[in-house]
Amino acid sequence: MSADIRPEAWRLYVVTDEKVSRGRSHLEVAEKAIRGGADVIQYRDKSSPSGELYRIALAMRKLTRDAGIPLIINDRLDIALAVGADGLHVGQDDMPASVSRRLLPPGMILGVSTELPEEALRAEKDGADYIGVGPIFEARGTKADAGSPKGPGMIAPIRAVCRLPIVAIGGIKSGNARSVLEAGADAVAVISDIVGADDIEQAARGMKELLKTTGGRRS
Ligand code: TZP
Ligand code: MG
Repeated sequence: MSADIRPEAWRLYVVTDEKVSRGRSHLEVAEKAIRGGADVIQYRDKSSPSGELYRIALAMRKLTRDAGIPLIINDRLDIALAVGADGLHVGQDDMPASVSRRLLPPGMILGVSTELPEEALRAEKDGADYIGVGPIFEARGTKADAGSPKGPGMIAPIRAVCRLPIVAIGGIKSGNARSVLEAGADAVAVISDIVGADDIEQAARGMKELLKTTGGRRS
C-alpha cells in the first residue's frame, strides 16, 4: 500500500537549509530526517544556481520517492515541475498562489506561507492545500526577513477562518512543539532544531514521538 502523502496526514514537516546544517548536504539532511520519521520534506535552497538546484532536487526526488515521502519544493515552480515533485511551497512575496495553482498540474500540492487570517483566507480561495503559519517563535537564523514571533496564539484566529491543514513554523523545538499543536496546528515544520542537530535522525525521531503523543486537532 502506498503511503498517504496528503497534508492532512502530516505531523512532522522537515525543511532543509544548508546555512544551519553544519556542512551536511540537503540530501544527507533529508535522508537522516526521513529515517527519523519525517512525514514530508521541503527542499529549501536560497543560494544554489538553477542547474545545481535542479540536480539536487532530482536526487531529493529519488530519495523521497524510494521512501514513500512527499517532496515539496520551496519557491521554484519550474524546479518542482521539472523533477516531478509532489508539491510547491510559496510565500507572500513569491509567484502568487493563484497563478501557481493555475500552472501546477492537477493533484500537485500547493502550500502557502501566511501570518494573518486575511492571508490564510486568500490562500484558501487561491487553491492552497495547506498553509504554513508563522513565525510562531524566533526564527531569524533561518529566515532573515521573518517578522517578529507572534506565539502559538497567532494560530487560533487563522484556524477560525480557514479549514486547510495548518503547518506551524518558526523556532519550533521539542520543548515548545506541544504548545503549537495544542493551539490548533495540525503539523509542525522544523529547520534548526533538526537540521542543525548533532544527530539529525535522532532529533527527528524525538520530535516525531512527541508529536504522536500530543493531542492535536486531528487526534
Ligand atoms: N518561515 C517562517 S519562519 C521560517 C520560515 C521558513 C524559518 C523556520 O526555521 P526554524 O529554524 O525552524 O526556526
Ligand atoms: Mg518563498
